[in-house]
Amino acid sequence: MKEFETNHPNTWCPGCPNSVILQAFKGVLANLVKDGISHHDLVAVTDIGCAGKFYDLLEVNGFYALHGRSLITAFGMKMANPKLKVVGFIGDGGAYAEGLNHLVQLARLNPDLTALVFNNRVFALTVGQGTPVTEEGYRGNTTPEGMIDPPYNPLAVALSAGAPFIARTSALDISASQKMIKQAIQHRGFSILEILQPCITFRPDDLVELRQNHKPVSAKKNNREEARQIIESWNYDQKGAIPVGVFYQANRPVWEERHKARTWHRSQRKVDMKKIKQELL
Ligand SMILES: Cc1ncc(C[n+]2csc(CCOP(=O)(O)OP(=O)(O)O)c2C)c(N)n1
Repeated sequence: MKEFETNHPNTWCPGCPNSVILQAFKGVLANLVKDGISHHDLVAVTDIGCAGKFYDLLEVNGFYALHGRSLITAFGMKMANPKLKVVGFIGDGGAYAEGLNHLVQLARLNPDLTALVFNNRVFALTVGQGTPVTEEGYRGNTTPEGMIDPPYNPLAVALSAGAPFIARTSALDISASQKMIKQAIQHRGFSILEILQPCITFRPDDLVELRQNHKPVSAKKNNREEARQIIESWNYDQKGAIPVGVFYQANRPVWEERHKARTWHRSQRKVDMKKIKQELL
């Protein structure tokens, strides 16, 4: 795991579950390397926000994208070099607000990459505004009298759009999270893993709620109707059981296979790094 450490200071709030997920993720990477995947081919593309900071703390190739644009950037990388294992790190604001169209299109197109959606039900880095998955009544600095509009269910949207792997875990259950991160990465196709996490600064009560209410469910993996029922049993606003687990897993032809006749994205460019560096300098 040491191979994946950086010297960058950790600027998450003390006690943020992101730090635990970081360790779990490094464990998964170490396992993938043990399984024969080259460290060089593991790529992290991160969004902007607290979830984006994973890139600072991971010694892997990668890219810091714009807010809401990390997943489509990940797709670009995958197009250019299909052998990479690309993982996107993105908050609920980035994935379900600014970047929703990309999430839907990737579910439809099904490239072989993974989206880890860190859902704390706020725009955390910009200090706690409500997102489209924040419940009615939430008081943040842009909604001092409480959120008026209802949330929507992005996992139901992803299922409708064709995503072949949809799962949710609680960041407080580290061993389940680690297992599901690995499963999501190993799934061939577009995999979405929503990592529910309490924002200990702006939504500290979620710590207790998530601990008490997360409910592991097991679904018949490729049954869309069952998946839909489980996914819609919690619409991000009501109190009570929050299902976690792999809700849906099916095989669909991936983008790379459907487009294999096209070779442009596989052309091996001979890049003269020395020349590029000189030009930049
Ligand atoms: C296009 C764009 N809109 C807004 C911002 C400002 N911004 C930076 S971080 C952030 C909040 C990120 O929230 P989320 O994606 O939920 O991630 P979190 O910080 O909660 O992990 C926002 C709104 C931005 N950088 N770019």
